[in-house]
Amino acid sequence: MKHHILILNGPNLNLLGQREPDQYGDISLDTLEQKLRAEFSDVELSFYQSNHEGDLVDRLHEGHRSGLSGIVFNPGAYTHTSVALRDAVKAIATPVIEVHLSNIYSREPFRHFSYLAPVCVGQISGLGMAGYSLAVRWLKSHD
Ligand code: CA2
Repeated sequence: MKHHILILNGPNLNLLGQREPDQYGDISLDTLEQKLRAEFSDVELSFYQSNHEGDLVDRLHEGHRSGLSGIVFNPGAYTHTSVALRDAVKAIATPVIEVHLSNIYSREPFRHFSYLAPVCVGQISGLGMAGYSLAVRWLKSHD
């Protein structure tokens, strides 16, 4: 069975590669997509980014309905604020891995708490773009 994995990115991550390279690296979201497609040619990968909380909730529901094997989710700042996204992840059977480019635990105290972490299968924080690749690799090998 071919795995189908969604790479879901939240608010402001469309700016990757344009601002704050010291914090988030100098690679754009388009380049990340190309790199992951090249690395995982055996996986059907979908990509979606939104700056809107409700759109992200809808995409999580849709992922479940369409029978995705997993979701790699960087919820951006909604990590630290969103009960709605936590409820959406909890409501779906699809495994979700939370990914952060930066190490949220070495930054401001308000970033140390994640509403989503307890309802995700795991969290990767601080490994930059490699975090997305590691998350896809894990989802591929766990049905
Ligand atoms: O480290 C991460 O991946 C974060 O999810 C990024 C969020 C931040 O609020 C989280 O605490 C940790 C911010 C995304 C902003 O992305 C930008 C990218 C380039 C330039 C400016 C913002």
